[in-house]
Amino acid sequence: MLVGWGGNNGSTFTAAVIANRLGLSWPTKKGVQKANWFGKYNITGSLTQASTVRLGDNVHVPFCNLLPMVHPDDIVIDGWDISSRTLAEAMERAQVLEPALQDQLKPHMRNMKPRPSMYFPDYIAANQPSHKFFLFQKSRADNVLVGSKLEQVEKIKMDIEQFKKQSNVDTVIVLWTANTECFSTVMEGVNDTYESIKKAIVQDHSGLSPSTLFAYASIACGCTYINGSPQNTFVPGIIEFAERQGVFIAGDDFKSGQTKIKSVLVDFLVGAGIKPVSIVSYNHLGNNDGKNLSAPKQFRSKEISKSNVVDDMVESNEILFKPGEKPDHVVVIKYVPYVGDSKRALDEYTSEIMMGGTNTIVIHNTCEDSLLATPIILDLVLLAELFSRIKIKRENWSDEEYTGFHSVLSLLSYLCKAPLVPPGTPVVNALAKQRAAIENVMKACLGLPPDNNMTLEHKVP
Ligand code: NAI
Ligand code: DG6
Repeated sequence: MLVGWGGNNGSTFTAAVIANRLGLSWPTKKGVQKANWFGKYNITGSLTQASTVRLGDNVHVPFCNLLPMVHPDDIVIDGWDISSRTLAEAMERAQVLEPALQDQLKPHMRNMKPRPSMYFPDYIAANQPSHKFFLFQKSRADNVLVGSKLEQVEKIKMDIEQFKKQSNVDTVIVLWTANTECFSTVMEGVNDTYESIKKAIVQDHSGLSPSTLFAYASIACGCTYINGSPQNTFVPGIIEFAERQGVFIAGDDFKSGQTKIKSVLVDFLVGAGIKPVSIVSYNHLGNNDGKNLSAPKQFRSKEISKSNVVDDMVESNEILFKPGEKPDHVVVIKYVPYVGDSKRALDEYTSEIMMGGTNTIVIHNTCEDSLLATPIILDLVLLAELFSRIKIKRENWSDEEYTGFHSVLSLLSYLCKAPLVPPGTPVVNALAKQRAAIENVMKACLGLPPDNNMTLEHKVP
């Protein structure tokens, strides 16, 4: 169940699942394109559907065949949006997919209507309610719940239960892909503990964000909750509630293009003994996400999530960086309506090299923002479901004793810009390490050792 179902990501994800399920193809300038979970011209595809895992010399198996995993065709999608547009209309508004594909998809998406959602205007940009739909200026926020916070939370819980019954699915996962909210202040007696959140809901306290209340409702229903946006949905009280209930939470903020490259490139630089001293990342985009991020408080949430991604790599090399020393790191995002969903990401990495030299790397990436995010949504959901079925036993435990992963599912860090980790545990941002963690856990389930890449069999005579 997607919160923000009618947005660019929500509608593109829904369209992609249906197009793949139906095996659709459509004409383009370059010939016929078939639905797939990867892309010739895209830097992000689906880890689970389009990548492989090495099991031995010349033996690479599809990631999704390593362990029994849900097939994307079996996903049933539902969700909420403050905009009442059907998913067919939302897909058209998003301007992401080719018209010839949209025409084939519309009959399948016309009856998909987002459920009314919680809307507290202070949390998203003031520019959000008004939206131009075709020639008319219409309010985007025309599908909102009314009533107290307690009543709205109860309604969301009922929605989840009703969807579960009606769709007959085995597992419900709730994923936030709605607008970026501003950061919430962590306040004693409001959101700092589970008890305070419970009390604050009854008191209708304005310090609780919609995303935090969605997380609360989802955890109360025993459903994994994933945050695809940068805000601090997971205030301490929510983490405590998830731990108490033994429910998984994961986030924050989909790691799609620019940050994915950053978490590879900085790892390479620092690992190669090259000292990055200035990292400047500039974006411009013209979709509704860009519009929302043009407001200072919402931009600040994204700035925080995009800025902390090199910390662990920098801290790992005391030869290059003195304790506390960091590269200058600046993030700029500008809203340029004309470019729509086609986001431009420009990066400049300046590094010090030997004998006082300077090395500057510049990257310019043009990409469809929502086509980068969609495979990440798929992977998050499929992997969260898979990891919820894995049980672990410590060496000295009896045959009956097993535990699952910690409620804060940090194994999903590969897909998140600002990985949420169990309190007091280290954050890993480097992409290769994040991938290795997933791969090696899956191999362990098959009784295979982790890949150490020594390949001594080829190196010793
Ligand atoms: P969008 O603006 O097209 O869609 C967001 C949707 O959320 C809108 O339809 C809006 O009406 C709805 N919404 C707002 N508040 C809501 C609420 N309280 N309850 C239910 N629905 C609500 O944005 P887009 O492009 O789909 O992105 C969604 C989120 O994903 C944003 O926060 C963005 O920052 C984040 N994200 C996107 C990435 C990408 O590559 N596209 C990557 C990383 C994060
Ligand atoms: C502008 O930065 C808009 C954002 O929502 C990004 O599209 C999104 O956060 C993706 O960022 P990145 O760094 O993972 O490419």
